[in-house]
Amino acid sequence: MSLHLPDGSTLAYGAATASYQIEGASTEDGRGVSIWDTFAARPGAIRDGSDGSVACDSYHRYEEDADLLAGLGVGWYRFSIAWPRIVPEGTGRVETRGLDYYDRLVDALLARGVSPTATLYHWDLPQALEDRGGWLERSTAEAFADYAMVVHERLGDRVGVWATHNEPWCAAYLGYAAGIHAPGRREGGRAHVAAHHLVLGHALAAERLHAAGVTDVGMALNLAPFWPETPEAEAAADGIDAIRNRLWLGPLVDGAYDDGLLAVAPELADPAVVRDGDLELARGSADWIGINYYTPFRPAVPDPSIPVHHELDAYPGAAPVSIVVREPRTDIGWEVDARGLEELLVETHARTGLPLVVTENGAAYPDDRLVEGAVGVIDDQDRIGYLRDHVAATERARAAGADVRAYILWTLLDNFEWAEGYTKTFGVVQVDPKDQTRTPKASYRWFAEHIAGAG
Ligand code: IFM
Repeated sequence: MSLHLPDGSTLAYGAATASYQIEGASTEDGRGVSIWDTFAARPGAIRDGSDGSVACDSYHRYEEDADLLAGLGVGWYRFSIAWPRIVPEGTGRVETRGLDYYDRLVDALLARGVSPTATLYHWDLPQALEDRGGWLERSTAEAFADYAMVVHERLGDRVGVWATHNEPWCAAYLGYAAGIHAPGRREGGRAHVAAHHLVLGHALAAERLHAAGVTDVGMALNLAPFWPETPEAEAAADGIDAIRNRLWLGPLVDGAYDDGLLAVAPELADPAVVRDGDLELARGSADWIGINYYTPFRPAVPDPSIPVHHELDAYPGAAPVSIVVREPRTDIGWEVDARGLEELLVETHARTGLPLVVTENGAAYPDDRLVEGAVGVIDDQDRIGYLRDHVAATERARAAGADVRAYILWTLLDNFEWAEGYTKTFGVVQVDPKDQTRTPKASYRWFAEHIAGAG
């Protein structure tokens, strides 16, 4: 069992989760308050009024979850670390009981032959840092690198593959522009400053992790394949493409923000924000790139008959466009088209030359169909179809030369789906919200059989 990035001789498989979405135990063992605790308590912020205080209770049930991973036959488990469990105030005092939890989790995985890969930031910022300005402040990036090293010092002997951020576009723009994710702020173009500080936090952490001997530091990006409806739409959507895609790869590959991006995000040309050396530090800081893919993105010239996607507030400075969403769609309204994943993998490999991991891919479907004659088994053929098509798309990208090392599905367990609460289920294992009982779905069996057959 290797702790390094899989070598790519065959496609490796994994499953992913994130701390706030599954752990619960939000006040246990000295955990500090996170921005998601605060945001979820805001009336109307979460569709069903829920929060992550109990979630899947994985803080206590991690052994059972490790058994589920072993039963699935995955080689990898991608989990995230809750920063407020480790450094409850964001800086300063370290909570060893938080580190002990991840220590136990990592050991439980290794004992079952599952390699751990840890994501350091999957959106649960300590509230104390948000109170000091959150990602709008440069000091948050510096605090992030300090926290990363605390975690590495404890787990680095058993965790080799690290992701700094998960989907930093969401953290910056859903959090600080659209305001539909924590911390729920609507700061317009200031969200570009948050984006730069996320890039900087990654670069500072990567520099120190590399100095400590880590060779596999990456970032999980929700890049979007752009499929404009018309040539006019392509031009109109350039600003959105810049913010969603180029803002992240530009610093990592070229050590620069491109001119088209700077035209819509002048904050990124401000030398007080992007200081000398920041972008040079980012260049070459990633050893691999994670791709989180769910759906393609079809911009159209503004048309009142086509709804403007609700996330458009999340592209400050960019020209507004309408977004066409074709059928079929999942329960969360996202168009299903696996060719988007294939294209993203091929293009991202061509752009970066780096090894890639599909760090997330999966689908929300209403899990209300039971297998006839069986008790409690959800017959989620739609999810099986989605996964089958996207695994095949990943294999096609590999055949076309993209260096894709692993396919990690989202997600092991039905969990707290952010602003959607518990109303949208992506898991291959159902979790009863009343008592956290876990029941594998038909998709769990399908994925296990696929992995066994592939192996
Ligand atoms: O649940 C999320 C995850 O936390 C980040 N990527 C998208 C998933 C589905 O919305």
